[in-house]
Amino acid sequence: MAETPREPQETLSNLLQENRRFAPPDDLAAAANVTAAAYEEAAADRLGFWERAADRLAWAKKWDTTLEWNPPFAKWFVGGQLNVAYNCVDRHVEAGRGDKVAYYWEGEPEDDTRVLTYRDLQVQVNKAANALAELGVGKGDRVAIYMPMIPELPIAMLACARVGAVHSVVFGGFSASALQSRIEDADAKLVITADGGFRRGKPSALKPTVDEAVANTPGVEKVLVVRRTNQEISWNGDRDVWWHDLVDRQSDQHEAQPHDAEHPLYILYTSGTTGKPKGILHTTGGYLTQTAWTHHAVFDLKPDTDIYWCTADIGWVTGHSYIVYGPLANGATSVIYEGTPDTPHRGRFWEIVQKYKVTILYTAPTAIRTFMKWGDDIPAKFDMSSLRVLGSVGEPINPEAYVWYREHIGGGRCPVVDTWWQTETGAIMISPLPGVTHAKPGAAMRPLPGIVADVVDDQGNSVPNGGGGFLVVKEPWPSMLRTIWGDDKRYVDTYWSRFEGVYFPGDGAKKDEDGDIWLLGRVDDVMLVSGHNISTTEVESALVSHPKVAEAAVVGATDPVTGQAIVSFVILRGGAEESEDIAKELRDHVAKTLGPIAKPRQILVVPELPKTRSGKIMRRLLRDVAENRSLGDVTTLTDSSVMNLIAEKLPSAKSED
Ligand code: 6R9
Repeated sequence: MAETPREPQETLSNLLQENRRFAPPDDLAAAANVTAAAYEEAAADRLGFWERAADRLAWAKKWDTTLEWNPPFAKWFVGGQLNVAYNCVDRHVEAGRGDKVAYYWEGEPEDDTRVLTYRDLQVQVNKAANALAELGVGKGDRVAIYMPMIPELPIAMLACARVGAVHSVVFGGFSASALQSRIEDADAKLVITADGGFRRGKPSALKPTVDEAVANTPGVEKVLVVRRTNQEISWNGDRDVWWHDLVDRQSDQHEAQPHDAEHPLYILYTSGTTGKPKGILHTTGGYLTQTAWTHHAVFDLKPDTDIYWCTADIGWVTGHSYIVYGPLANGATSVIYEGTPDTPHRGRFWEIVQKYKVTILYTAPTAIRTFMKWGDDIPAKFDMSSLRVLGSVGEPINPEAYVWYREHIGGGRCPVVDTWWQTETGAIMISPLPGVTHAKPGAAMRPLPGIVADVVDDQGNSVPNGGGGFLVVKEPWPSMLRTIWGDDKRYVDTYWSRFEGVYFPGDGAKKDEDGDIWLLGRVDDVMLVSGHNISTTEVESALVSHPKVAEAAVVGATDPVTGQAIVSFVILRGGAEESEDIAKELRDHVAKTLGPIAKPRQILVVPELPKTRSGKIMRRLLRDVAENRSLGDVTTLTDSSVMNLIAEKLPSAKSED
C-alpha cells in the first residue's frame, strides 16, 4: 500500500468540527462498571485481567492454564469446565432471580407479545434439551437452526449449548441453496425451523425452504418445526416433528453437564465477498468470558435496572453475542423484536423504546442512516428519556450519522459507543467505554482493555499517529475464532498470512493525531487514485455530511488516467430534488471537505443501495456497475431488483472534468 495521502488526514478535523469530543455524563462516569483503571490493569497483566473476567462466570472446574498459544491456534482456560446454558439461565434462577425478565419479546403484529422470565427460560431450555436427547442429538452433534426472531430461537441455541451440541444458525432470509451448503459443510443431523415468521406485515414461509434444502442432505435425520404463523406447509411424517408435540411433553428437569472450556459452542458462516462461506468456529469458556465482560463494560449494563435492546437478527454474530450469550450471562433484561423498523409504521422502534423504557440501544449505521432519511420528526413523537447508552456496530459510522443518533435518539445526553468487531473476533474488540472515553464521532477509539490491536503499514510496522494502513490484532483474545470448521489451512491463510504472527481482520484503519483508531472499511474497498490511498468510508462520510444526502456508497472504478477513479452512488434526503447541478454541488463539497484528490469522477443519484442481508453495503456489485461488468453473485443481497434500478441510472451519469 502506498503512503496514505495527506489530504484526508488534514480534513478529518473539518468533519469533526474542531476535534469535537463528547465527555461521559458525570453520573454515568461516577457509577460506571468499568473505569480507566481497567486499561492499566490489563496492560500490566493481560492474562490476569482475562482470568478475572472469566471469574465472573460459574465454572464446574477451574482451569489449569489460562492460555495455550501455538500460533495461530489458541486454547483458553485449558482444563476448565463449565456449561454455557447453566451460566446463562440456571445460575440466575439459583441466585433468586428466577422472576426477573430475561426477554420481552415483541412480535411484528402489534399486541403479539411474550414475556419470559429466567425461570420460564430454564423450563423451556430444559424441555428442549430433553427433546434433543429424544431425537438422538448429543454432545458434539451439529444442529442447523433456521428460524425467525422468536423466543424458540435462543431457546434452541441454549438447549444445544446445554447438551454440548454445536449449533449453526443460518439467517432466516437465506435461500435453500445457501442453507443446504451450510448444512452440508457442518454435517448437521437435525434442522430446527418454523413454519414461517412475520416480516413487513405478512407471514413469510421458512419450512418450504428447509424442505428444498434437506431434499439433498441425507445426513439430516429430523426437522423440528415451531408453529408460528399457522400457514399450510407440506409435511414428511418420517422426518418432520412439531416442536409443540415433542418439546411440550418433556420433563422440565435437566441436569446440565459441564463441558470442556474448548468444547465447540457454535459454527457461524460468514459469506465474505468471495468463495465458499467460512464456518467460523467458537468454543465455550473464552467466548462466554469475553462476550459477558464486553457486554458489562461497553454498555455499562446494570442487570437490576437496565432494559437492553439489540436490534440485530440472532442469525448474525451480533445477535449471538449480544442478544443471547453476553446479556444472558450477565442476567440482563432484553427486548427482542421480530420484525422490521417500518412495520406497521416508521416509528416502530421508538414506540418499542418508549413502551419498554429501553435504557441501552444497540443498532447499526445502516439503520441509523435510514432513520435520518425518514426524518427527525418521527423519533421526536416518542418519549425516549429512558435511554442512557447507545451502541453502533456493523460498518463504520459516519460522523454525521453518529451526531444525529446522539442528538435525535439519545437526546444529546447518551454516550454513543462505536463497537468494532467481527464474526471471527466473537466479541467487541475496539470501542469507547461509556463512562471513561471522551469519544469522537466516527471513531471506534481504542482497543478494549485486554485487547492488543494496532494499525500497521504494508510491511507490518506500526504506523505513527496520523498514519493509515491495516488493522491488526497482535495478541490472542479469549473469544477469537479457533479455526474455520474443517479447514485449518484456510484459517491460517485467511487471517494469519498477510502479516507475520498477527491476526489480519481485512479492515483498513488509521490512527489520528491522538492515536485514536478510525476504521476505514474492508481493505478491498480502499481506492488507489493517482497513487493515493483513499478510503471509501471517508468519501462516503463527506457526502453524507452534505445536507441533501441521506446515504452514499463509493467505489473505485478502473480509470486509464488515475488508475482508479472514485464513483459515488447517493440517495438524496426526502425533499431534495435530483437536478443537473446536484452532481457538481456534491463533487465540490467532497473536494472542499477532503481535498481535490478525493473528488468523485461520477456521482449517480439512485433510489436504493445494494445491501447484504445484515445491512452492509455491497460495494463489489457497485464496482461491477461502475466498470460496466455483468454482476457477480447477488445471492446475499436483500433485494436484487435494486441492482436493475441502479444500472438504469448509469447512462445518464455525469462525468465532468
Ligand atoms: C459484528 C459484525 C465484520 C466487519 C468488520 C468491519 C465491519 C463491524 C464495525 C465495522 C467499522 C465498526 N464492522 N463493526 N467497521 N466500524 N464499528 O458486524 O460482524 O458481520 O462479521 O462483519 O464489519 O469491516 O470486518 P461481521
